[in-house]
Amino acid sequence: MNKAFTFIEVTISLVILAAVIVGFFQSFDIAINANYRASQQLIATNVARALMAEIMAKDFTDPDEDTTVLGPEINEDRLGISGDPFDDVDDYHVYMDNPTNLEGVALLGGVDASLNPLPNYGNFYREVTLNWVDSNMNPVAAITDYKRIRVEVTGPSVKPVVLMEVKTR
Ligand SMILES: [Ca+2]
Ligand SMILES: [Ca+2]
Repeated sequence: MNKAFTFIEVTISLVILAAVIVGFFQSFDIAINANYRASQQLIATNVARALMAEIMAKDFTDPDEDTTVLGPEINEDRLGISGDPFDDVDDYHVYMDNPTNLEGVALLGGVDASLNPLPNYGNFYREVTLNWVDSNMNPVAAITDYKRIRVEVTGPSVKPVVLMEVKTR
């Protein structure tokens, strides 16, 4: 008389069951990873937008000094640690911050302009470049009425986020 299941049949069943369970947890893992990446991408976009909004709120030219050189004036840094905070858009030219170097000060995480920590900021790097552009927004060597601001955020688990805005004189 045949037994309901032979040893071989039971073994094969267990192998199939194990494969199904592993597959289930792998798909779970993939979903979690996709979720994590999506949330990191959103944070990257938000920290890019936050910096762009901060820059766009500044004046086209320095209110105190008559200069066309792109970059911060003497004793200016973003947070005013060495004197005065940034007060015109091009002060942010070649500005960069990251988890270990903000204004030359070692920090564990990024902070906003009010020194409040940015959540989950430690994985992101923000870089800003400015160019003089013509009325068609093409970079030019001449002094114009337009400064193009480019903010790029990169991180280990995100696609780079690049934002461009033009500040008009
Ligand atoms: Ca300035
Ligand atoms: Ca400046």
